[in-house]
Amino acid sequence: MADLWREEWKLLERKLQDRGLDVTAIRTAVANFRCETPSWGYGPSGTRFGVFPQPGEARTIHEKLEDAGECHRLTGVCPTVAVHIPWDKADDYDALKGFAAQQKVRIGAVNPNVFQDLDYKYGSFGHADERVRRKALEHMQECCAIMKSVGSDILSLWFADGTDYPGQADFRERKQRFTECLQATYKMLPAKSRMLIEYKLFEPAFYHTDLADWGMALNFAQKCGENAQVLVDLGHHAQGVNIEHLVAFLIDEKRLGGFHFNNRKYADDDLTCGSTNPYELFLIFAELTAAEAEKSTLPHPIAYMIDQSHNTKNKLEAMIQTVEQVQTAQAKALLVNRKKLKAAQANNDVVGAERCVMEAYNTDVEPLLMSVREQLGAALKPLEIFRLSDYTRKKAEARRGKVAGAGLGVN
Ligand code: PSV
Ligand code: MN
Repeated sequence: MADLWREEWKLLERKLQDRGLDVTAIRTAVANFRCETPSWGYGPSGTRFGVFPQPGEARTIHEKLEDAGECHRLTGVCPTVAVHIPWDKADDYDALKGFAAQQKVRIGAVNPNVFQDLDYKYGSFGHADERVRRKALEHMQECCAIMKSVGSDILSLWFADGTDYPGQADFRERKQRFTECLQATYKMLPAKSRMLIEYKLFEPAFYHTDLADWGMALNFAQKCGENAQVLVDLGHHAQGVNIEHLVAFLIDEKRLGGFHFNNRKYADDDLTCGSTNPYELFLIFAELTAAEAEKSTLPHPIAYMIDQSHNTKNKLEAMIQTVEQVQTAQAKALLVNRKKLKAAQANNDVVGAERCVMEAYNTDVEPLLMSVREQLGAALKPLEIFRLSDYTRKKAEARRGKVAGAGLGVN
């Protein structure tokens, strides 16, 4: 009974071969997929209405790395962890790198934070006061130094800059200050690293945001240099925006740098990726997998990262569940028969083309994922195994009484 999935995999393999798909290429792409988890997704978080602590949740960067290590041990595809500075500030970054290695993970993207300090009330790079902009740039310098110490090659930028009321500030002046500061930051990057520019429609500012959409992020990236690219956070668009289209556009411009996976229903909800709109996630992956198959289209690997805060779910369960959902979307996207799709598109066969896409989406890829997980030495069903384990209970014992470190109190 326990090995039933093997039979299911054999059947699926045959089905995929019958459809004319290259099963080896599909397996390789699934096995090579990696997804970074965020330190802040393991720590205390909440809404502006309250924060509800969970037993055993990580309080320090070390505990977050322990949890990230557990996520990687079970899934086999999350070897890196994004950090947010100063939330994850450490006295000794060489030691932190060593501690991460003990958990069998590495530190990935370094995220500067120029939105919490009182000085940033009216912005950071967009601020009218040169002193505040200099302070923000010094923080960028600090983050680049951290990148060098921990061996990270991604500086991931997001700004809360914006205004709340018409007339509050001059849009063009703010844009010019942003250009200057982003260019200055670009020059600070350690060798062979890149800078990702994330945009967001609104929040915390409610009238205008200086970096509001992908077009603005693309424009700034182009003004910096080829190692500046756009980061797409799935929660940062207006309702109804066709994200897969803008993803394809950015790929074609060779400026798609990375993703922050999550899902939303109303605003930037930070819900589990694939929970409210799995079809959209699949369609985004259909663009990504198509481009990845044509090696020449992507100058850099796309940095796949999760950006979520789990308020009602157990943090680690939610993270593992997210990884499974993202893997499922990627695996399904790999099943789109590109040759058939191209032919249907060339003939303006609208129904035929959509059927190609739907056929892939409607395929159960669980046996494929299990067979790849076995190959990777991961748990066959990571979430199920985690829920059967006593990890949370043990951590609740070990972490009892610890004081919360710096972290995302309210997101
Ligand atoms: C902002 O909403 C964001 O998406 C940015 O990526 C931040 O770094 C992250 O969330 C945590 O606040
Ligand atoms: Mn984000």
